[in-house]
Amino acid sequence: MAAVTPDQLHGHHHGPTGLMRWITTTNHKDIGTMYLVFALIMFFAGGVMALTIRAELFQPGLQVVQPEFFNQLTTMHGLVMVFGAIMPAFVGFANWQIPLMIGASDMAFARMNNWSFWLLPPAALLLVGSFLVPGGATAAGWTLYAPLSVQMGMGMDMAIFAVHIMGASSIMGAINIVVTILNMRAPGMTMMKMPLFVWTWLITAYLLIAVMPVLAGAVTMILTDRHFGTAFFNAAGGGDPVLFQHVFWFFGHPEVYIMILPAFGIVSQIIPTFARKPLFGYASMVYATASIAILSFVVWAHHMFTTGMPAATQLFFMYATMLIAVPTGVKVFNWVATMWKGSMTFETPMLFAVGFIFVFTMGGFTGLICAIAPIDIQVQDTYYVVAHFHYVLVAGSLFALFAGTYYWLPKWTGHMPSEKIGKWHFWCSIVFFNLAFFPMHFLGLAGMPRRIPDYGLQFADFNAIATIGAFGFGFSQLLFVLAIVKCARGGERAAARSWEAAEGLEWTVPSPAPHHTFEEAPLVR
Ligand code: CU1
Repeated sequence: MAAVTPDQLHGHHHGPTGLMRWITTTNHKDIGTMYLVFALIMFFAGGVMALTIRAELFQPGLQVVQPEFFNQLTTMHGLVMVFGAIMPAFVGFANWQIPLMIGASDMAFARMNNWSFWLLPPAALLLVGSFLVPGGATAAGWTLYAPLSVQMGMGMDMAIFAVHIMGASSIMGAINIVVTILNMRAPGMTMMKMPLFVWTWLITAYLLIAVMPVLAGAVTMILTDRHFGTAFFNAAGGGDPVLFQHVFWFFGHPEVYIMILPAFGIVSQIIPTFARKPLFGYASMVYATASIAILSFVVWAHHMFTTGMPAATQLFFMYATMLIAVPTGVKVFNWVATMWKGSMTFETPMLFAVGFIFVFTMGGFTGLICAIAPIDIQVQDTYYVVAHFHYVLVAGSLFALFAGTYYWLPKWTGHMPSEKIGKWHFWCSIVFFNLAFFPMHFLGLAGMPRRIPDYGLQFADFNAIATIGAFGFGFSQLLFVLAIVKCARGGERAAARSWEAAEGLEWTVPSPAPHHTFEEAPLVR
């Protein structure tokens, strides 16, 4: 029998303890922690798949895996990283930070919040467990293009079911975030005084509510084509396989911004803190974020330039896509202007934030290059595209998640993370990241196709370099785990204003300028 703890004796604990506490919790901090731990586990699961892919590609020929399994790995690596790692990690940040930043006691729908999280582990088991069924996991690519996805084995059904569950989780999480932000702000916290992280998540949540049902529709149409006699994507039955790409990318492009707008929010919190200046151009940051979100709905066919669309349509999607560079440029300008003549220091969160600006911007530029239809037709389905979206998702989303983790660990644990481990983590990550992914630009321009386990001899050198970089990057992430575990278990106590910067409300509101933060608060609601 367990001994009575002092907490129980004094009645501090009212709810269940141990495992039951985590299963039944409605506390936004507990749920935020569970999202973050889940995302970290999935990050390593997706990472192992990535390293297996890179091991196979270390040399020409087939050494490590069979071609069919290789395709399963590329598919599952994408699905696990997008739906299991990046998205849940940002929801974890939202759970922890949004109530604190707007002065709310918890999320608006605390019980639904618990349900949103606990849908994820079974979905992840379905997805990863599909490796074990006859035929293995789906090898249709993370985009699940028809007609291939209509013809695959039952691993595809498990992926469809997992996407349905994860989509439901995302929609509930997004509704919770929207309602919390709109209804539960403290008196005086007007919309245009909200920290940028809250703004970017509000806009992201609207994107999620708009497009997750579209993805659910797309995979449901695949499901009914597979089992219930419909022919949405079957030309012989009057359908059209290209329809799938339209529906998928109507979800898929906004999804790109779902994975990067909260990253913009995190960076917009960190840069002012370590430059010791208010964020430059707060209002323009809000409008730029909203513009990017709106434009993200009218660019989807830039993924489909090779499907035989009319030239006028290509031109529309090409120019609409290039237009997104304008609000994105506004953001990068504002971050640089915030640092301009600031008294900057480079603790780990700032290193990752500045690293984000440099390397993410490079991914932005290659995105602009891919947007140009005649160039895209050349590089479609090559490693150039793989290089581009890893610059956006790894050096963008992931580096911002690292930055935010180091920045807010003091808040979450009460302890400062080790600067020594953090700095090693940053420098190893940025060096190995570029070693892994920069050569892929050259491979793509030279014509190496993606999603193929073997390649011609002329691609051997850059592939070997990319694999060395990938393994270096992968093992560097053990430093991240070490930093988190050490910080959670103890270390230097965090001060109330952890980073001793010019910050307003506690230390979570560097933006807008601190002296505007709460002074107009009415005395009563
Ligand atoms: Cu896109």
